[in-house]
Amino acid sequence: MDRKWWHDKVAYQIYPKSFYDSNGDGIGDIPGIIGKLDYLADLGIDILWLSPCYQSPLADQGYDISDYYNIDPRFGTMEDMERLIAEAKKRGICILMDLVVNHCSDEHEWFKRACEDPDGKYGNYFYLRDKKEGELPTNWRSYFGGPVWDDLPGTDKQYLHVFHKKQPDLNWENPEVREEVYKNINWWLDKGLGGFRIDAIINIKKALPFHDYEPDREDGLCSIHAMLRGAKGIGTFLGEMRDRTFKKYDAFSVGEVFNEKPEEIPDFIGDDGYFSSMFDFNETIFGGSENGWYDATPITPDDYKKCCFEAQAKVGDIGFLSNIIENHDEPRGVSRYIPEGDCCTESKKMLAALNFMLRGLPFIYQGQELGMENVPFTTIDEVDDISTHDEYRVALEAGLSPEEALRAVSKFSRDNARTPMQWTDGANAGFTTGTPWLKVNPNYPSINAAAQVQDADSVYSFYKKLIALRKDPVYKETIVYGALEPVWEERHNLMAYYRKGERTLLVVGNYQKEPQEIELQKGYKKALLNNYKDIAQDKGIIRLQGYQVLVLEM
Ligand code: TEU
Ligand code: CA
Repeated sequence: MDRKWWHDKVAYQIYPKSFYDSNGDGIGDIPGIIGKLDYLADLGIDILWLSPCYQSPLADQGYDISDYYNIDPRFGTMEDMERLIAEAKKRGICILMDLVVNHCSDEHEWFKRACEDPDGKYGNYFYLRDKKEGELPTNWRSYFGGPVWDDLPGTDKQYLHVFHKKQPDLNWENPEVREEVYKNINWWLDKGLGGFRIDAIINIKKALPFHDYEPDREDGLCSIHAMLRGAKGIGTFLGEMRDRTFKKYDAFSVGEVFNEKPEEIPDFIGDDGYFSSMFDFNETIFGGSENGWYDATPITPDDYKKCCFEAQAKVGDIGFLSNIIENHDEPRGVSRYIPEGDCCTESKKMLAALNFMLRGLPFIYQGQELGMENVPFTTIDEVDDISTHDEYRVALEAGLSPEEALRAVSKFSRDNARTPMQWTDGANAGFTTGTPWLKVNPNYPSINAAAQVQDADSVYSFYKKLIALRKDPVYKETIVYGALEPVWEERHNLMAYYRKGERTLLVVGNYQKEPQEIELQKGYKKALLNNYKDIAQDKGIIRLQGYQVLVLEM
């Protein structure tokens, strides 16, 4: 495997709207991010991915872009963005922006022109079909509910949107569209970006010609995945994009890739892959149901272990996965992957270490380093996210009571991760001096950055140690490039693996509150990390405390 500049880095995701508000309007902004760069540099972050801050009506919180060359005034100005890139660079941090090019906003110039003249140049930027009374072009259900087709305003046509109706899909079959995308990517890379996180990319290739699939719910529609399974040849687009953009700049690119087949992994993230890396979603998709969130199966510690090891085995040393515990589309990982009632400082640290020490690039989502938790929603009106509102409706239609439906969607709501970052124990968790755009998690007096930065035993300090260990010249080679080998795989509520390279490390977590023992016949050389003060041991037997995690040099 070729060695790349980004292999040994640690990445951090910022959701700008909820990170830090510098001017009291209740919305996080770019000057706010600049103000917190020292916090991030001190933690040890090298790569910063910003969720979208381009000009946008924010129908899907910025994943609906109306101008790819401008910053939304709510987030700041282009000068702010340039200052952020420069200030980050001074601290050895590079910026990734979010590349959202499966779709744009219905308020983008291209879409407005398509409405004015659907048979002209811009009509071909989108997927348009003639409108027929009482009949849709296809029976596909959009990710956010309802059919993927809506009327193209002022015309006798309909347009395709696999996400929200304010997110019309761009027609990647049209070379002019692809040229526009490449031009935009290169324009940003010329500004000094480190690269991009690439949104929803698997959707850019549609199965042509369009046709219906077997309905899978009472609405007579079928999941968009049915269509995607039949879409062949995405590689031509992705390879072209790589060659025309990222490759020329040696930029870092991480794809939001779902449902890839094992034999496609070298194409995606091998030495000359379409992307530098792609996220491992094996844990987040576990238990998902075609019926909706209300029908999902909760994940157990043994499932979590299995998902991680499966993903690791699938990729091996072909390339680098990007490992996450959560992101802006997911609930907080500590609330999801730690059994109910057991979420505490020790278990949060255990989850952190088990995930962080996997082979691949660690991504931390804002607040994860503090152990931020899901938010208790008391009514659906407290929820902003369009996806949660849709899933709530689906749950009600399936016969759940309003209370049951709220409880069901609260577990998965994307707003769990989107509540304001908890900086202090002051008003609004120190996020804003105004009224926050989304409710602050009421637990901020006990979970906040100010307290944790001071406390050597905090979740924050543990993350800092994990990052420092990954960068330690003695262990770096092993942690970055070493092979991953599961140990005691069949043991219940125990997750353990070796990292084998120049040195051999054992990462072991007792994934339950009851103690359990492991046997190390040859002992170990050194304990590099421990979320307890001591290690209880006797003649090669280690008695792990509840949720104790160890990183041992063997
Ligand atoms: O998400 C893509 C995606 O597949 C989502 O449908 C995801 O499964 C869903 O958010 C779970 O509720 C990306 C972005 O990360 C997301 O925030 C955007 O809403 C979406 O694309 C559209 O741009
Ligand atoms: Ca603001």
